[in-house]
Amino acid sequence: MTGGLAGGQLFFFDKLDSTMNRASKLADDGYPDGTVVVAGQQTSAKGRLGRSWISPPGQNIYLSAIVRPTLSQLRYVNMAATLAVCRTISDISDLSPSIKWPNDVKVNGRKISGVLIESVIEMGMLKHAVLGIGMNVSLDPSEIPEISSTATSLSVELGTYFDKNAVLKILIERLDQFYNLIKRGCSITEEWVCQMETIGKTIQVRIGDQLLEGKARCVDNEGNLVLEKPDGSVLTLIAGEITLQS
Ligand code: BT5
Repeated sequence: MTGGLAGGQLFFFDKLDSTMNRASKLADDGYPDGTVVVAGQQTSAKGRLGRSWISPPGQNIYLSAIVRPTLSQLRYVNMAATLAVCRTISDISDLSPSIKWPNDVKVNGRKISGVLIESVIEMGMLKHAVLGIGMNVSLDPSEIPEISSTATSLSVELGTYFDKNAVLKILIERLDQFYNLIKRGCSITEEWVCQMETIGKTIQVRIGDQLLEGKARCVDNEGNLVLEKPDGSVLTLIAGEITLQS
């Protein structure tokens, strides 16, 4: 079936352990850039750094796409994905989504979507990467104690039902649009920063067993966060390795 990024193949499954695992297998089997895997439910869905993504059956989006950018374009894939989620939400509602550096999309201070990128690099070359997006369409976080005070969904925010396939179609279109921009070498960093809530805030960062506090000064062109510590010194935080404390 076509319908993935730029008309690539789109695979639907009722239930998977993780769309990341299935997309990764398809990538190993040679499926091309833009192949998309979607599941109705995930039993072992992954977040970053060993965390998990709660993926009950029903009206939520669990998507992974095979992407084959160059190694230097890879750092912009997370920007493309978070921006695509924000634009999708703006396209279908008057909500004001914002990005919490580096990979969360929030609405009214609660997480509605998260992005995960797994890449396989061999001998300095990117073999492939898998881009994962979880987006809460009709999730009811009040039923899930772990995320009841931190998560939200389109239905909770707007009080209406959404057809997840209609939302998925727009999300894939937006993803395709931003992904093509980065593949053409266009910078989307400025647009990403405009959508970000983190800049200017005092934030806490955990690095190993160290907890650091500082002011999020700006994001550099590669998407790294520049943190100003209380003594005035500056630290560059690399996206993908760090989580900001809530
Ligand atoms: C992420 O990790 O936010 C990346 C999530 C990526 C999920 C997608 S779903 C499709 C694809 N297949 C997969 O197996 N994964 C990807 P991180 O920044 O580590 O955030 C994880 C944290 O978000 C958890 O520790 C919870 O606090 C919170 N969380 C978990 N499930 C959530 C949900 N459904 N809605 C909102 N927050 C959630």
